[in-house]
Amino acid sequence: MLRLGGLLAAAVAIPLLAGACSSGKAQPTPQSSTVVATVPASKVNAAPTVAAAPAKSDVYLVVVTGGMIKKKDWPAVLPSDFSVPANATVTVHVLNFDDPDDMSAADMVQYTKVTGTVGNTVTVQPVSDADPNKLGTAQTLSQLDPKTGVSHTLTIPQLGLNVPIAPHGWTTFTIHTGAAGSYTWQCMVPCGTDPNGMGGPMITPGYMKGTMTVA
Ligand SMILES: [Cu+2]
Repeated sequence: MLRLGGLLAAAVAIPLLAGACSSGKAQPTPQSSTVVATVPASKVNAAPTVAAAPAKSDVYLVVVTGGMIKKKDWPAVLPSDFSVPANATVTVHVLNFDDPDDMSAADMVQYTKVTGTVGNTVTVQPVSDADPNKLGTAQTLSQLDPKTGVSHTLTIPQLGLNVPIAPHGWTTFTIHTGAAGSYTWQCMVPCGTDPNGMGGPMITPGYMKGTMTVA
């Protein structure tokens, strides 16, 4: 009986797969009614898995230098717009390829301190320039070195969140999200173009500012 059940399940699965293939091929053509009819079916199948998953998730961000994207002095966080689930525990992993900036000035040093994350800490793990797959020793810190330890920040004043991002390495932190909403994040390190490093990428969404959507 069990074997028969398996065979039946296999027999049912084949037409479903065939349907998925034909809908994929149909997408470039204007025959959208076929596509619309098949997409909801796959979403219905996936729904129980999504609902059963624990309210935990991970977000991965990469900070590139202007040189890496052929736009001198325009570092960028990729993706600059990202989404996290509401009322969840979210761990954000940031891989940064950029150098540090001096953040020891009296009005800047506040942004070297971690606030708004679980434990008000970040974990920093250096990446070797000579061998980028080689990770250094991980350290959990509540503040990064103002002179040489901060490259950028991920700052959302509305949420009391300030995360200094270490140069050449992974910076990882965990947040508890609340209700749904849309929040602008901003880098507070004067890493841009004039005036005073606060222009260009600092004021342009897609580079040193963006949107965190809680949904
Ligand atoms: Cu920056």
